[in-house]
Amino acid sequence: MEFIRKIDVVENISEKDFLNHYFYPQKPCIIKGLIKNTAAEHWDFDYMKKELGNVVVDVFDNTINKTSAYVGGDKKMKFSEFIDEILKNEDQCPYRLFLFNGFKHSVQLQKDFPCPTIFKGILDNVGFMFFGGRNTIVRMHYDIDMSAVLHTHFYGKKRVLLVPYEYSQYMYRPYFNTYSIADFSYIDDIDYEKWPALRKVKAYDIYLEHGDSLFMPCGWWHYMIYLEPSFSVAYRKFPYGFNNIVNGALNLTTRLWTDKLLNKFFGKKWADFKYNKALENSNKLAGL
Ligand SMILES: O=C(O)CCC(=O)C(=O)O
Repeated sequence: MEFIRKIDVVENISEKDFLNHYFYPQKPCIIKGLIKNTAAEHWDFDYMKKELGNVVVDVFDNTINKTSAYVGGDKKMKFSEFIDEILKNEDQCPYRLFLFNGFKHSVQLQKDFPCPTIFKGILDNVGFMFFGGRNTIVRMHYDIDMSAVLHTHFYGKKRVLLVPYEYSQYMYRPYFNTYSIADFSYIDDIDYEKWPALRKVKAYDIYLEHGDSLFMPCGWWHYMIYLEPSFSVAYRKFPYGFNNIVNGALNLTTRLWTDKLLNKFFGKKWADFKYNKALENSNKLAGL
């Protein structure tokens, strides 16, 4: 895997320039300063607890293996308890909150940080939140609906590997799914003996800090590590381009449900089959 360490970093970009230079060409960038002079500039865990503390959330436990694209959480707890949990985990926190619709529970939070003008569109009311502790990992995947994402990070540091959709054939993706079976947990020491097709892939290696917004083009793969306890808000923009629209619609209406059905009827047999096929297909396409 070749790491690209240079990505455009922009500040004070107009909507027109963002659309012309990044959204229409589907080119990633980091945008600085979108939270400047908003209440979100001061967001921290205490404030989040004040706004969302009593909400019961569906927490993901990374120690449980997932073999489907779109899955729910593993255990329910109060948001305030979840935050205490991620703050007390010193080394590798397995708990995270994924696709949490925090704005539904706190109008104030959305007032603090409404969708930035540059990302306005029919989905601009939907802002999902993500939380993790130190070294919490989010497996390599792309978003099932193929929307474009503006991912703004808060409080601590996060590392992101961002892979263009065009490398999908080398990404060890199981049939009907949008995640990779490859192991990225040794991100700087990938096991190419086991995952040789990854040698063909180029990935942006990105570090986000409080207030940085990452523009992720439609269908781009992402793997994330929370280097410190922190959280993010992702606003979405309707998929751009015919292929992305069709692909997103097929994922949501057909592939997801076919996979769920096969999981239901064949369980581990189906999981093993699609795992082995993902391995075989990527290795073959890489000419190995
Ligand atoms: O930040 C995270 O925990 C995951 C974010 C993500 O996967 C997304 O924005 O699509």
